[in-house]
This record gives sequence, C-alpha cells and structure tokens, in this order.
Amino acid sequence: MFKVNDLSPPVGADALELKAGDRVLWYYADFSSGSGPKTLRLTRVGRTSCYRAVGYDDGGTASFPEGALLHVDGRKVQTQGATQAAMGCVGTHRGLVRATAPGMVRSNALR
Ligand code: B12
Repeated sequence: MFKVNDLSPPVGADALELKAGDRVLWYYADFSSGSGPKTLRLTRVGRTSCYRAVGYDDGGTASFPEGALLHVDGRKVQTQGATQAAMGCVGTHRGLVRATAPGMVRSNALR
C-alpha cells in the first residue's frame, strides 16, 4: 500500500501524479480490519534531540500513538504524551532515529 502526505489515495499508484515536495510512503498491509494500519510520522523538535511521533489513519487524520518508542543506535527510548503527539528525547546519538508503536507502520528515519 502507499500514502502520499500521510493520506491513503483512493486510486492505484499509477493513477496519481506527484507534486514537488510530496512525501511518499510504501508499506506492507492488508485490509483485514476494514482499513489499513495507522502510519507513524516522526518530526524533530527544532534543533534539539527531541522527536515527536504522530499516528495517521487512511484518511490522514492525526492521533496520539499509544506506546510509541524511539529507536536509535540500538537503544529504545520511551515517549510521553503531548497533546496529539508522543514525544521523547534521545540525547546524544550517531544514527538515525525512528519511531514504532504497537499495530502501526514504523516511521520515517531522521538525523
Ligand atoms: C484485498 C485488497 C487489497 C490488497 C490486495 C492484495 C491481496 N493479496 O489480496 C492490498 C492490501 C495489497 C490492496 C492494496 C491497495 N488497494 Co485494494 N483492495 C482490496 C479489497 C479489500 C478486496 C480485493 C479482493 O480481494 N477482491 C476479490 C478478488 C477475487 O478479486 P480480484 O479482482 O482478483 O482482486 C484483486 C484486485 O482487487 C487487486 N487490487 C487490490 N487493490 C487494488 C487497487 C488497485 C488500484 C488495483 C488496480 C488493483 C487492486 O488485488 C486483488 C487480489 O489480487 C478491495 C475492496 C473490495 N471489497 O473489492 C480494495 C480496493 C480494490 N483497493 C483499493 C485501493 C485504493 C488500494 C490501494 C491503492 C490503497 C493505497 N492507497 O495503497 C492499494 C494499491 C497500491 C498500489 N500499488 O497502487 C480500492 C480501489 C479503488 C479504485 N477506484 O481503484 C478498493 C476498491 C478499496 C476501496 N474502496 O478504496 N488492496
């Protein structure tokens, strides 16, 4: 399946024209529960080592990702709730940061 800008297009990938700056996500899923799993989007909070994860359903509606973890350099960092997003600070790190949450598609990776 695929999403463009956190939203699941209702047409096949061959029927969709991308614009400059569009974010495309490909992932494995099925429609066994009537819709696809939520996907996670990770953003960095300014120039800090803190990151914010948000879950998106097929319609692109944002929600709090229960139980989200940040992964970096082989470590797992817990997140805390902050309005709609889960937030966590990973401190000094070398590798890319990703977020996972139970039942959701893992996030993009950020420096
Ligand atoms: C199961 C399913 C899937 C499975 C298919 C794999 C599998 N092994 O079963 C998965 C999860 C991979 C899938 C993906 C997608 N699907 Co789908 N899928 C269905 C569903 C629920 C049932 C199809 C089925 O099994 N029919 C029974 C079998 C016997 O018939 P069949 O013709 O052989 O079925 C095949 C085709 O339907 C094909 N297929 C499935 N989805 C799509 C989508 C497109 C655009 C195409 C060309 C073919 C296709 O895979 C089936 C199995 O081989 C239908 C809804 C429905 N109830 O019909 C939606 C449906 C066909 N899918 C749809 C969509 C939008 C998608 C996605 C584009 C979603 C997305 N944004 O990622 C993606 C395709 C990604 C891409 N590369 O473009 C739409 C199509 C709308 C349209 N106007 O074209 C439908 C109608 C659901 C909906 N109401 O939105 N899908």
